[in-house]
Amino acid sequence: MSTPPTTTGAGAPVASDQHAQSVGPDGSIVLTDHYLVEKLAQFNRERVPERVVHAKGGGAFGTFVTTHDVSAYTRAALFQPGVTTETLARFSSVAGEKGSPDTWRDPRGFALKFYTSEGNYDLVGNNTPVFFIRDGIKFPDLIHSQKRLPGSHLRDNTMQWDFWTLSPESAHQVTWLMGDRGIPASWRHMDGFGSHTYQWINAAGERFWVKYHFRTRQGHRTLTQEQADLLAGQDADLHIRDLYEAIERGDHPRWDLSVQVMAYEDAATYRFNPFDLTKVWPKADYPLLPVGTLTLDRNPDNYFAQIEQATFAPSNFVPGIAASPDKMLQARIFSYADAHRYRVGTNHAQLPVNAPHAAPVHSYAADGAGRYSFTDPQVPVYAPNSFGGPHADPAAHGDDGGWHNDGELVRAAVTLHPQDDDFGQAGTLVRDVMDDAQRDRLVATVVAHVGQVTVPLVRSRAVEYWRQVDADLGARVAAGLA
Ligand code: HDE
Repeated sequence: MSTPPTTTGAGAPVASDQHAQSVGPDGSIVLTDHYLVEKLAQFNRERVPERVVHAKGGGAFGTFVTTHDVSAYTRAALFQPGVTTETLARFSSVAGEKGSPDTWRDPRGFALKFYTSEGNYDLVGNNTPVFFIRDGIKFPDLIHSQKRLPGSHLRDNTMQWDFWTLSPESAHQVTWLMGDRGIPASWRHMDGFGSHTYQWINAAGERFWVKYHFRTRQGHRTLTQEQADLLAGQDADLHIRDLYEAIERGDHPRWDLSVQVMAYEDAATYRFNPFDLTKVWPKADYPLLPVGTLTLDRNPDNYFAQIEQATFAPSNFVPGIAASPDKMLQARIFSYADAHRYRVGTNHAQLPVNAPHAAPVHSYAADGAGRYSFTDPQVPVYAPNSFGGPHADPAAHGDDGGWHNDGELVRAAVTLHPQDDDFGQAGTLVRDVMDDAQRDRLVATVVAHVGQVTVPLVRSRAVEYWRQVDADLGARVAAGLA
């Protein structure tokens, strides 16, 4: 097969890839060698800023097939029986930088972009059903405490435990994190959760509260701290490699989506605040209803173009799906699109990986760096207009899924429900979900992690933190640290 000539970015053939043009073989190189200039300048600009969290990750394309009828709860086109939707998934760790090991103890991102017939729907979740905090104003502080000290640029367990023990709402997520699920053996062997409570709206305009559960068909597999530490040195890209090679050999990973559905009016009287992201809804209260199956069967052709530049946003809703009073979800609705405008550019949604694949864009957004697609010049660039430009359709979103809002503006944690506490569900996880071996490993992990805390006050608070999760667990941690 004849190889094509190397060209400049403008398509013109180049004289050499090996030798810069110079005055005589050992003379000065010349600026007229514009390909030399182009090559070096392009090289300096190959990186976009890494994600400030979830920097290390990998992903693949596939499909979501709705196999059950949940149309009683949502009108969203992708969740109608029998509908198949092209999907992109990106998995990631949270605190590590782009070059960090895949096997560090950390929650994992589980981000999905459904290219639906009504526009892209992004469900940007994690592999845990809960989170460390319940108010987005604390998110930068949480992440600062999980990353690096300002002076030494080193990660620091004292900082982590200082934040966690002063934010007791973190107990449920920290118990998850210090348990087996804190180090999945691969992205294929972990579940995914929407984590937040979302709102579904059916064709009749009736509203429901839902939580998403993606259960892996590959089974759960986790790594012990010892295995993870060894693998971090042997293969920092273990999870990227596992997913890519599985798809290459035709071993396509699958997850089954189910939802928990709460009647709209139940939220006010439920025993937990159903919008508190540090809480789960016990399945005994709200059983899982099957929806469909996600299959990943196509690797990216270009990692940078399709994964590094992929932009997922919780604000990408489609008709039939909307936000909820969850303060964390509401803060994320601002933050992600803002991050994308900064990190990838104001027209990030025009990149093929981020543009809708099954729905046209009729937007009045115009210009901006990197503008790639544009509307017909006959279409007005303003609204309202008299010349056939697009116009909003109130029926498209119904009443946009808003909910009942009253009361004065306050700054307070929501503690209106009988069991709105910080440690109850963490204790349930330890006592009722973990077995003896998992509890033993949890104790060992916590003792090793807190054992690196150098400030006595923080160490003693950490022991008290675990005592409040579970008295016996706290006693074992205290004994382990003595
Ligand atoms: Fe994120 N998060 N987050 N997060 N998050 C980002 O967006 C943010 C939270 C999650 O593969 C950022 O493009 C705020 C919860 C995933 O590209 C940023 C708050 C959950 C990914 C951001 C949260 C997540 C991100 C960083 C508190 C699980 C990677 C760069 C209100 C339900 C998506 C970026 C991908 C990425 C903000 C908390 C999951 C900074 C403000 C809770 C999976 O915008």
